[in-house]
Amino acid sequence: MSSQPANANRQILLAERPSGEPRESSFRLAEGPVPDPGEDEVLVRSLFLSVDPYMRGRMRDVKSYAPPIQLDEVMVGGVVGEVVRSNQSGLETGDIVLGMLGWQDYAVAKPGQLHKLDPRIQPISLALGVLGMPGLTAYFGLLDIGQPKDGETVVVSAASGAVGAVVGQIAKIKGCRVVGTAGSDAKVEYIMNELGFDAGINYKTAGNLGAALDAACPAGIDVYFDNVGGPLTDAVIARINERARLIICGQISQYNAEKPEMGPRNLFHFIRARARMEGFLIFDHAARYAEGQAALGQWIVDGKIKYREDVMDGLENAPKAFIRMLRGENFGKQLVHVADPSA
Ligand code: NAP
Ligand code: FER
Repeated sequence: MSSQPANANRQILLAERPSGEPRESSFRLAEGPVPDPGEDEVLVRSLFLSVDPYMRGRMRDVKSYAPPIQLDEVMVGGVVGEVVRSNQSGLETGDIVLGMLGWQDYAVAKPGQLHKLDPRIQPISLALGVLGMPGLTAYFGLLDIGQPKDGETVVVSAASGAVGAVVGQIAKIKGCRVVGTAGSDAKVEYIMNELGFDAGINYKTAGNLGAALDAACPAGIDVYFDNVGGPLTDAVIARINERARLIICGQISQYNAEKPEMGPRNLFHFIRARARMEGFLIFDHAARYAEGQAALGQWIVDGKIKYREDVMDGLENAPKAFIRMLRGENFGKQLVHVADPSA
């Protein structure tokens, strides 16, 4: 298991803005003193870090929903940690918390930056997966924008991943025919045999994606939850039904691209089908996170939503975990285990 120093703070910094795929040398491990919490502040020790696709965007020097990470700054990211010292009422030593604390052993949080987790909800890493940003993305993206109806066909890409696996299972709960695409036979078997999807396509080996979609979606496509973009999305667009809804959640096939690929040219299908495509950003739904977490939590308890985590050990391995996730080598929600709770 990983060791975490008691009197030093290891941090993973952005060392360069990568062109194309990030490399291990795009990051740098630095060590400094454990920070001191000031008035109303809290010192948190990291237990699990999340690595997510959006971090690739934050490494670029472009305007987005949030400012870019600067060179030599700590990598951003969601963390589940343990309160070590608290100068804030309502938080005590030993509390398990969630915050955007970054890739480091220790962080000081200001008021309003932490959410105290219910210790009865286990494993605590769920706060970075099904009950966290990815699960909430699936919940609000599919239900609010996709509005799936009983009997409709829902296609989801990156279907075995943190977001996609939840999308497909919610669509099953809503009575849909669910088709997932993923990058290996093992992932396709998992979504069909373990998660109950009706069909799966290995987009890397399928050859003709259109023919594969035709076979998997004999009644056409009513809802597409797009996590990847690129040629798969083009092939889906050619098969949308009247009044189809397309949720543009992610475009991971484009995240390492230096120049954007040519956009979809087959938008005529939107006229034919009077369809809608809508971009989605989870932070727009912050006021309703509790509703999403309650529903997702109940579905886990009822056995209707299963999940899979892919955990790499050691803070120093966060860059490796991030790189492998972008390459599709993760199988389930990619996490980094930093340390165990002290109690
Ligand atoms: P994930 O699916 O657990 O992991 C990423 C997966 O993307 C990889 O395992 C890989 O799976 C797939 N992938 C990588 N390169 C690809 C390519 N060139 N073509 C097709 N698939 C590729 O990650 P996640 O956290 O659940 O995120 C999924 C998507 O949701 C991402 O696009 C992310 O940006 C998006 N997202 C958006 C929001 C929002 O608010 N808009 C919030 C959260 C996540 P395969 O083996 O199947 O290729
Ligand atoms: C993501 C992909 C893109 C994501 C957010 C974005 C939170 C937003 C990008 C932007 O505003 O430029 O996975 O997750």
